[in-house]
Amino acid sequence: MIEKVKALINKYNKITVLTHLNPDADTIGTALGVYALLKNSGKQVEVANQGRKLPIYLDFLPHFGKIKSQIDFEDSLIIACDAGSIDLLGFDLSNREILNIDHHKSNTNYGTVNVVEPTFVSASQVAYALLKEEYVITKEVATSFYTALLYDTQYFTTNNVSKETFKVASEMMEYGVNIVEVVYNMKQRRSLASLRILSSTLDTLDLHEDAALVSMVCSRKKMQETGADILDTVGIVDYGISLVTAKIAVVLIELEDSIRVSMRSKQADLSNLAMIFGGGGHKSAAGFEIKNKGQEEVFDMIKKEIKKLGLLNEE
Ligand SMILES: [Mn+2]
Repeated sequence: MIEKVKALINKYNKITVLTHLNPDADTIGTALGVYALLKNSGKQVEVANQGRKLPIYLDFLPHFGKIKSQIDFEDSLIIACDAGSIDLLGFDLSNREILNIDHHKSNTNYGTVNVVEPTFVSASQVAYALLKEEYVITKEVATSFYTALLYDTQYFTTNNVSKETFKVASEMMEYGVNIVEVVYNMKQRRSLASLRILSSTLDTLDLHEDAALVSMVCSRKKMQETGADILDTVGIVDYGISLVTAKIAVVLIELEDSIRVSMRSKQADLSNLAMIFGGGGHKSAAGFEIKNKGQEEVFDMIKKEIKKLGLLNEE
């Protein structure tokens, strides 16, 4: 563990582990792993998420029920997990020291100490590499870290997966992770609303630029009809990019007072595109949220930028 990180953690008895808004399995898994590991080391630890709702399918993770919606510790060290910018944490963190653990290329290095590894497949891989020498990795910790890694690599299918990824996964198995149980919990416990909204969103699939650009709209009306919330829409965009001709896929999700845009690519770098609109992400998976505009207008803006950046020309 780098000396600066060790010194920062040792300065504090109380630690607040934070996850990002619209939480996914990487931020939650990384945070719960860090939570368990520091708690076992004798620290007072809390874990929190500011925001809408937690993905309930992650309720099999150890300590999932401990995730609060507010910060109770006043003078704690903040450990941010998988959050590319401080806004994504959703809390007022002025005058706080922050350990920023992440793997987003777009990370703004907002921490007191920043451990950001863009070549790592998940924030949990960053946390694991950082903390394994100094702390005990229990089965609980490894289960959370492994789940995060499995999710962010889409079950070892993303193009950043390497020998190292499998090495980390096999180390997790040695700590006792039940990989069958994890994958069952991740893949076979979907809500009915998420299947219904998937179906109605796929119906809107539209093709542009010789079918290299795929768009879908997840309307407010359909979300209300199906009872789906934003978390039920996670993963729909991956169906768009699965089309043989697709180079970029975009899903526009109509929320109460904004449009949430989720994008995928095969080759093109989307992280810069997302940053133009105030968002962020990775090369092949990025997104942003935009207020006071309709979905058609938002899509036109995206299309214009995609052309300007020549993103459909990249092979
Ligand atoms: Mn991540």
